[in-house]
Amino acid sequence: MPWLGFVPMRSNPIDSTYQMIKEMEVRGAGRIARAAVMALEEYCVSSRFSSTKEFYRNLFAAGEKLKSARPTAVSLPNSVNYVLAAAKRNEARNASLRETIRAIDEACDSFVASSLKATKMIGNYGARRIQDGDVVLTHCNSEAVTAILTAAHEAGKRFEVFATETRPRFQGRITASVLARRGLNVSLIPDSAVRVYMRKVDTVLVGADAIAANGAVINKIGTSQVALVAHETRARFFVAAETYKLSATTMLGELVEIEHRSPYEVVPRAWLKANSRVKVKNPSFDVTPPEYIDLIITERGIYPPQGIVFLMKELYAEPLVGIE
Ligand code: RUB
Repeated sequence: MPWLGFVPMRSNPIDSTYQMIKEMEVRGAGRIARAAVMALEEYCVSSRFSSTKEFYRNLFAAGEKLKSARPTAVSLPNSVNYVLAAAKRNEARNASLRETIRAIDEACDSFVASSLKATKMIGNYGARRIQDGDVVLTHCNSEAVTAILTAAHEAGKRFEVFATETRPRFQGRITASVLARRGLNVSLIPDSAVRVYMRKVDTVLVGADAIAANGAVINKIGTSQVALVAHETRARFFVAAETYKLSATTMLGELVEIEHRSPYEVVPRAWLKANSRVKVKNPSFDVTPPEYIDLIITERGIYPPQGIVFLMKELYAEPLVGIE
């Protein structure tokens, strides 16, 4: 497997990866999906099992643990389920442990390779929608978004980017620093300055943690506010997302859970102690309704949000991922 900037620790890949995802040392929906898959691969090839039965029991428990690390990004259960499906196929045909581990190893490699390829394809498709002279605004840090902006820049297009800080975790600094290092013209702005700059903006480009069957997009907290302001000034609002961010269970009425994180991401411990009557809320994601979204750019093509359900049905018809 190629170097991906993330290697699960050899001693206990499941526990260490779970912890890294939970603590956001590994973050972003695509990265956490690949990290979980790589942890499962490492776990399968490096652990010793006394029986096939023990192997399956431990593997499924490991998968469940990884899925619970963060609740909102559907890429996480989708990636884990992709690997577990390979295990289940082998379990059903009574394959040997050796064969099963080989099949899982292949499934993990294939997931990671297709994830990286999908991001690149999104970059190429999305870059066609950036014009010379455009002003683009992005929120948080999304690999799919930076792939588009980088591809457009490499294609020789000249445009300006505004990256929001993205409080409370400041992922916008990552975006600004990555783009600046790649030679793009980027300005970092406070989240609260979005409406000031939106008048200049042609296109808003954001990533996604999950996409619901009605085309609503779940992404970093603040995304829906940005969409509202973009709607006011008639800026285009594009979402870039690999298809493993489609939440198939929303076709059956399930809602996407919004993660609420520690208040200490918002204020220091000492401040909260001194102001113990203050309640601090820290939702990590929000929902942007489809009517504020123009297009969703995937590796399978570009869709209006209202068309996403057809792609979902095509990809997750049999069996619905996440539903057993
Ligand atoms: C990250 C975030 C990103 C999406 C898409 O939130 O909201 O926009 O995950 O990212 P967090 P990518 O920092 O809390 O994980 O395109 O890289 O998958």
